Amino acid sequence: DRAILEASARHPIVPLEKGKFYTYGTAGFRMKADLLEGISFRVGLLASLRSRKLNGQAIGVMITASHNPAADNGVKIVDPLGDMLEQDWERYATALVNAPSDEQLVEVYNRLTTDLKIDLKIPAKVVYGRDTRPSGHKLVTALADGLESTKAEYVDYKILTTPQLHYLVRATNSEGTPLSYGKVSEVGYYEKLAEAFVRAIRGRRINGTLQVDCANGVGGPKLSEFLKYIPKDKVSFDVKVVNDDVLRPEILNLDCGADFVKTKQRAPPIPKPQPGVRCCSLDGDADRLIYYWADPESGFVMLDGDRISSLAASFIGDLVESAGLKDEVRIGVVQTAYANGASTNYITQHLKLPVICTPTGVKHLHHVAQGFDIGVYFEANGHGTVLFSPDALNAFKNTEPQSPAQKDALDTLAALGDLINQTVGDAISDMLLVEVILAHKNWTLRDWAMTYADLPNRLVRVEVGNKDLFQTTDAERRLSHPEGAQDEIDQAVKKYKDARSFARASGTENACRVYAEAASRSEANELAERVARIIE
Ligand code: NG1
Ligand code: ZN
Repeated sequence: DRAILEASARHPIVPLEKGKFYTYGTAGFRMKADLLEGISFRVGLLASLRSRKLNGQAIGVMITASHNPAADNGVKIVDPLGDMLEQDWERYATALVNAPSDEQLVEVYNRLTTDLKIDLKIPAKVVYGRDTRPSGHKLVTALADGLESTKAEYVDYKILTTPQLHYLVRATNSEGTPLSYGKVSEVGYYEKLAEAFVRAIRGRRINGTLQVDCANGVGGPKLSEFLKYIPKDKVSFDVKVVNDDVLRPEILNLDCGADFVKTKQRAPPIPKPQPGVRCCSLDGDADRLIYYWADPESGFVMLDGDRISSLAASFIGDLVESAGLKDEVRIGVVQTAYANGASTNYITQHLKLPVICTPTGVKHLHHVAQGFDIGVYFEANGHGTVLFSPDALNAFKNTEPQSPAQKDALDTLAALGDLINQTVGDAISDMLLVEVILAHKNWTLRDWAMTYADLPNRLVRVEVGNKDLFQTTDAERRLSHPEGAQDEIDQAVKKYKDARSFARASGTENACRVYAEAASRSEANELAERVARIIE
């Protein structure tokens, strides 16, 4: 207790206005970096408890604010398999962080220890990393103090992408077991991806240059490092890395990156877009991915998370069929209400695959995707991955092929199992997946975009007095409260062709979001405005 008290005094929590609390949200604790030092310390205490509760398995902590401005930062906990912190524990995180004094912090810590029956004699292990934000340095110092005051063993992996940290957590916990996820090092991550990439490409040609905008974040140096691991004699992959300046923190995510491209629906102004070049953007911590190109005729064409999802589902579906596993391996796609309706139609009607809609936040999608043998999940913003069950992976490895085509499909599926990050959405791994698929199909981005036409859509942010009044049902697609609001939205939607609209409270901002789609751009805009007025 003394150790925690003394250390906590060095990392005070900044008190909020009366009645306000820090909350562990979809992205962990995320806010202006100068509020986070005490929080980071206290997250260290929780990570120790969590590790001890899980018998000393390694827990991860990632310090990042992803696509948010450079002055922000965030602290997020990663569970032993590399997935997000179990939902029940979000409450405990919130309780520790909101303890008003050092003494009360110790009380909450002791109470959690007793209530959760945690044996403090079990050794605790925590591994952590941070993105390129300058504030990260101070936050990991506070975190390490929290870990030391609770006598946890820890490894500081320094600067990493978020998915790399998730990889390291899973690799640490599976080391030396039959389910080993890979070598426990950053190099191990690169080696695993490069090896799987070569196997998945199977000698096919990657056409032209890929220009990768790295949001001036951690993805830049990490992608450049990864590229060194691709054997040039086996795959010729011409990548031009741009917006990879991490020495000027103020330009992080500034007019570039996946979030900019998706929300502004245009290419980053720098470097000047070259017509026809295949481009993609990562976000500030390299877990989101958006593809696009500047078209001399149609202007800008974007391929977002829904497109990556349908591309992956289509390719993997074909492979499973060629592998003769159609009846054994159940494939499903998981989306949120923000998925473009045209993508949902394409997946259900053309690919004939089931689609499940979940509330916003990848933890929900991830969980539902685990219910399939192959679960494809992406948010429209480009965050997602494909999960393979142990049964599916065994089937790829152990099925006796009856023809060269069947063998080829089985080998490609097995390679994808290693190429695709199984812990969390990973922009670098997802980018390699897209490149593999385009090479196999010999497709350009235009061919990919031709598979279906997106419905015009509009997303607006609406300032409301109290966003908590807006409660939803049906995976956030309908409002249950305030009463009557949903009826009004239904009436508005009826006035437009192929229209859909919903409103929900943001989980990351103090506002509501309204989404609308319809047959034409003007109708989508009009509907969004109408619904915005209803909830204002
Ligand atoms: P909120 O603020 O709850 O809409 C946003 C994104 C989510 C997700 C989270 C976490 C939209 C419409 N919403 O959630 O997709 O990524 O942030 O970062 O893009
Ligand atoms: Zn991110």
